Amino acid sequence: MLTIYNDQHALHHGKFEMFRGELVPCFEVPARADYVLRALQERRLGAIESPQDFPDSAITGVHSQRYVDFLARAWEEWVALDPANAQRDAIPSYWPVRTFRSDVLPASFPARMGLFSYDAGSPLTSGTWTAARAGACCALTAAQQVLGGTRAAFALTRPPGHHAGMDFFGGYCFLNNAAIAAQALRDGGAARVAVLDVDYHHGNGTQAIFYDRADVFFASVHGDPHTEYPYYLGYADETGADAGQGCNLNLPLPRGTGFAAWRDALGMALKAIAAFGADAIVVSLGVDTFEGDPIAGFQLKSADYLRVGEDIAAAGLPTVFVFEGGYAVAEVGINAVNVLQGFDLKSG
Ligand code: 6XA
Ligand code: ZN
Repeated sequence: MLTIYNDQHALHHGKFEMFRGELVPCFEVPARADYVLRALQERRLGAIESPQDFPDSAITGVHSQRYVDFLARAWEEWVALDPANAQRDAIPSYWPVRTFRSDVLPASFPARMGLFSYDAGSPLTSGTWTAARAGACCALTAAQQVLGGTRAAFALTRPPGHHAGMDFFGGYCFLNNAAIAAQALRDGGAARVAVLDVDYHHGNGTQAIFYDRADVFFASVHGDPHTEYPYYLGYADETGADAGQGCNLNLPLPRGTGFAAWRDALGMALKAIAAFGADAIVVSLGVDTFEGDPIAGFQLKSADYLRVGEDIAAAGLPTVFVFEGGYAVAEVGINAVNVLQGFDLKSG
């Protein structure tokens, strides 16, 4: 498996996030990617290459220009509010919920930060934009390799992406790497693309980006949003809108679900992707489905991830893997690389 990796991910290093009423050290830390990189190297899974650079247009295919402009200048604006802010992460604390306006771009930076986000768990730091942009370039490079005939490629990126919408960040995500890769596959000639999201959390950003489109199918297996983050999207009755009707499949499962039931749901997602007639798959590869994950609730064991990779390989499609969640830091490498190794062994 070819991996695309860039060490600029470490420039995004939040100090604290709001979690159950208090500021706690961030779960989403640079060491996560370091563990995955080490596991890839130890198992000699394939070449590890640097990303190419891409123009902003590869990002604005799924994100609005005004959101990209906001992210690119956010840190500068945060520090301009108060030089002491250079030592503090930027965390939103106001949001325009129903009845407020979202068409007006307030001059106030904190107000704009709220306009472009939906939680207080995703600190913006001095290196967030550079890291997120480099991560998107990893996903784009992986997509380009797959378009060029490589069976599969893995974008080892952080911050993760699947919660980021067309114009908002949240859930540790700023740019939606999986959506950016899916759009690149479409633009590069794949007529129908599927995004398969196996992270514990529903990929609300990815779903929303493609919800009314018939050319990108979104399938997700995740913790039931009645009790699990992101709470406000990810229910089974969300099946797509307008031309995208029937192109969205949510398979929520209760907290505590073990591998047998989870694998059945994965099988249903893969069956739907085959029925859709996808030419390529983008996998949002979160491994916070692991039994030891500190912020999730499924019961997958490390060996199960080999089977996950085999099942995905059996779809027989060109595949871009994009790294998402997984916070049992010491096991994140083993688990993610087990998926990739299972895939490689099955696809020959
Ligand atoms: C709320 C939990 C964020 C979940 C992030 C994640 N602070 N998403 O792993 O896939
Ligand atoms: Zn997650």
